[in-house]
Amino acid sequence: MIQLTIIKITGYGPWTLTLGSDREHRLQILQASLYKEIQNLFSEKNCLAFPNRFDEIFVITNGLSVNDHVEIQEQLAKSFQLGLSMSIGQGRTPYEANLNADKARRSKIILGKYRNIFGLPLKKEEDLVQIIHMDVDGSTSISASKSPYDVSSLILKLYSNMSDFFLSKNSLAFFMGGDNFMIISSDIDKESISKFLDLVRRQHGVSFNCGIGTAKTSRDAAKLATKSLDRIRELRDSGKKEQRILELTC
Ligand SMILES: Nc1nc2c(ncn2[C@@H]2O[C@H](COP(=O)(O)OP(=O)(O)OP(=O)(O)O)[C@@H](O)[C@H]2O)c(=O)[nH]1
Ligand SMILES: [Mg+2]
Repeated sequence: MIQLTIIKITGYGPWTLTLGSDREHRLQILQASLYKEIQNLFSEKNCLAFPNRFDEIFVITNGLSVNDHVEIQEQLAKSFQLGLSMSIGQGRTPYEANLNADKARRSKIILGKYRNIFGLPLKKEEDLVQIIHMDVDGSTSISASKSPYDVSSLILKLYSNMSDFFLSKNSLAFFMGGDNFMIISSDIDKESISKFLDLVRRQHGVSFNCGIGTAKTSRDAAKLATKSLDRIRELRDSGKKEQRILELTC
């Protein structure tokens, strides 16, 4: 079971209009500060936040209670005057957890006494989170023959392919910066991942390395996924047999 919390700025659209037209720089500063603070507060509780949209952030919150959310909500209220809603969803897959979080917010199913935290009563199941850390093999040499914007355009195409492919497996892909992507998955087998790697190689001539991590919390799962990825690099650089996918479990 995956637990996902969607944090959204409430009444953001109408509020942005009150700032006049010289507002873009202020919105960018606000969004970047919000992401920083959310990553900071949730990582202290062993979770990892994913930059979904700049005004809406996903956090994988396995192991976190409603009270933990309330605590974070109160901290955020000290730093930001804007309202923030938190919608918590649980599901068998990350996609289902996202649907349930959204359903709770739309139907205004309030958790506890705080009216801006939505969700059904949380089930305490000790399930594991699986995160895949994907990284382009040799992006530095790709960048050497392309302009910076051509590289960005390629990264966007890869992200689009990845999102489509993994959404069909009920998994959620996020761009994490540079040539890095993370996918919150549920029991994806290595064969499916290999299919995706083949597709990208055929369509774009790009190879990905792929570290998989499984643990009780999202921060630990990401740590193991990155460790697996670093191990793939070590094997490659020591001249051993090429390996594109490696998995570590807590
Ligand atoms: N989000 C994130 N970004 C990273 C990480 N490691 C490196 N980066 C970024 O990714 C960029 C590319 O770095 P690398 O992937 O090491 O470069 P590369 O040439 O592709 O090398 P290999 O991946 O080893 O083949 C860096 O400039 C950083 O911006 C990471 O763990 N997470
Ligand atoms: Mg790379």
